[in-house]
Amino acid sequence: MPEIRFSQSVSARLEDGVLVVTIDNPPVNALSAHVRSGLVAALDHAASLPAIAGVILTGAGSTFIGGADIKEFGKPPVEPMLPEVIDRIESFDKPVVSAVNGAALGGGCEIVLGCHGRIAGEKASFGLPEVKLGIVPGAGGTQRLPRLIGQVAAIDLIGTGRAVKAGEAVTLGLADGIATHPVVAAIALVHECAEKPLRRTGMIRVPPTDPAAVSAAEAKVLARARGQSAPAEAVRLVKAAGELNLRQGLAEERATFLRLRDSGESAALRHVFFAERAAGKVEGLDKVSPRKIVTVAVVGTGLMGSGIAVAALTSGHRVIALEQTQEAAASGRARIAETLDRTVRSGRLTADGRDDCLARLQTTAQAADLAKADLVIEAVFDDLEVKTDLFRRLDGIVTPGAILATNTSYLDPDAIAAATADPSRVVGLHFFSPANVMRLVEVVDCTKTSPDALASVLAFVKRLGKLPVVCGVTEGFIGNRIFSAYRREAEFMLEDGALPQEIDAALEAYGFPMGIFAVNDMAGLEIAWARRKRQAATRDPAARYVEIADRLCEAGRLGRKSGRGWYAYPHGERTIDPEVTAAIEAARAAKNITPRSFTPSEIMSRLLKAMVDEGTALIAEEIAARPGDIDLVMINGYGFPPHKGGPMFAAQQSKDPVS
Ligand code: T1G
Repeated sequence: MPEIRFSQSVSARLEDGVLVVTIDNPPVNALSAHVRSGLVAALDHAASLPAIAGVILTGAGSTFIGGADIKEFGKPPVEPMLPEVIDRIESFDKPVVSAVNGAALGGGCEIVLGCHGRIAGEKASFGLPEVKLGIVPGAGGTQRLPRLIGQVAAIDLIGTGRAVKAGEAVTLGLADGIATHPVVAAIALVHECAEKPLRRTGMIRVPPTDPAAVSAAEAKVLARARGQSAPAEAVRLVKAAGELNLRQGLAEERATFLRLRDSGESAALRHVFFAERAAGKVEGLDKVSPRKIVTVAVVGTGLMGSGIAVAALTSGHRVIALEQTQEAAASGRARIAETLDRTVRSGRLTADGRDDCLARLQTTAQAADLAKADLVIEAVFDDLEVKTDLFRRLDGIVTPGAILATNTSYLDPDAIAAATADPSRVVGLHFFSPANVMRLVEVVDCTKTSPDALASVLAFVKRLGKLPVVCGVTEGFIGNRIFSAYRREAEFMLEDGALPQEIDAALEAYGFPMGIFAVNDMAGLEIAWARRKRQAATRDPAARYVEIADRLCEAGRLGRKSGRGWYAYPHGERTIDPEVTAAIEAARAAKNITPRSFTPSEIMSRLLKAMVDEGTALIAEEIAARPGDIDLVMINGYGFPPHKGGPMFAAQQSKDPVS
């Protein structure tokens, strides 16, 4: 039968007595207005065909439906709205079955829930990730999902926003089966459903649930919410599904969704969503074809090097890990294997997966073994001589097409590149530790880096499942430069009258998991101290300089691992130390500063201003390409609360706040 078109993105054909409706709205089949109107038109058409057994909904391409069209948020609503479309599906008088060919997320999963049957393709996934956007499902997800899979599982999925693959979906009762050809299987299911009363999800009673299990699931979700309101609202709505009838529950859910959709928290998280997709995009680079990176060499298997090796292994690469001696290589292998075992224990890797990783790992003390590498990442001691000497040696070992990447945090990658025969193949890959867990990688586009070397490492970082942010060459790149700026501002406030615990409390109240002084203690004060001593000779004598941290370091207070830093750690836990207060008071007296008190909001506005001023300078100097990149670095590398959107977004909001 010829294809019938219902809108620019919705068409159908009749197959074996079933109307097979396909949504084709690249890139992710989002439920834009023309998709919604096309679906309603297709259902109207199906209702006019008495001979058909039922309807199938499926997606073109690799996604079923990626959710509501987030780009429509904030624009005037266009009928039909999604809840109406799903009502039409659920109340249809013949079976409507979804053939889930890929990701069914958000509104896409709600469409699936409104269907009378659900077939999962092998690549299908199901999720209600709305809380990641600061909202809750707005088209029945919190009311229908618990009816299908129970409140405990629904609280987990909706409260965390995690997606489930086909197998778990069938186990949970969210899908009726898995098929290699989901449309074929769905046609059979339509005919099967046509023989019996339709199973309308909204009419199913929420299965009775043990209140203790519900409370435990709720507590788990709230423990991760970290100041965000959407997860708690999602849990409240799933619990309400057990008390309210469907109409009441849908009304309560819709009102909550609309309120949260217009909140600052959701605006911030949507900003982060789109910023992540813009990151790593460099003008003109999309025309450059990246080099193939199959074998990755990692030099140095300490905490950073072994983490990078694990990230490369778990994303399918061959890895050669180089150490200075056979013994060091053996302990490097053991460290990598232990990290892989931890990944298996966390459920993020199967035992077979671990064995496959180990089979692709070679550890060696012979630099000549790196000849096969397509990319070498050095994670050796952060000393310029050590790194330049290594890259000079590698020049004579690796192939001309191999890329050399330095993981340096503070050294000048241009100086390292200059030591090699071909600086165009040198880039910076600044991983954040632990490198197998942290998503962020600052990709340093050195002065002489070639476009295809840059394109190649960007593709590599994305294949690791990480978040690449491109930056130019400056001391500390984006993150550490901003961190230094607001650490400086925090220490100015110490001299002016604030105390470490007040500044840390203000940061934690704002949403940071830990205040800056506690972070300094955890990381150790000696690295920054060494850098300040290195810079002392060239420091601008007119610039304000706070000596408190130097005094603490001179007194051996190097942070948590030395038992004392900005705080004291008598039995491991952090406590305020009168000696530090005394050192701060002495520093004020030495500069005749009369201390004054600071409110938490004043502390935050000064710290945020320091971040934004440095971020603005980084953009002006073309080190950072866009404000969203700076927000992503601060969120993913320095604990900036994502539901505030990052410093640049937060500053923009305070100028023109969301309603
Ligand atoms: N709306 C609009 N654009 C979207 C979109 C969406 N839902 N999802 C992705 N895009 C754009 C994205 O900005 C990028 O654009 C391109 O598609 C490719 O994205 C009623 C209200 C589906 C798993 O939260 O998780 O439904 O940069 O690079 O890696 O209750 O996109 O090319 O211009 O991510 O293949 C809930 C969000 C919405 C899912 C595909 N849904 N999307 O990953 O592609 S709220 C979500 C994703 C909702 C209901 C509520 C992923 C993906 P550009 P991409 P991908």
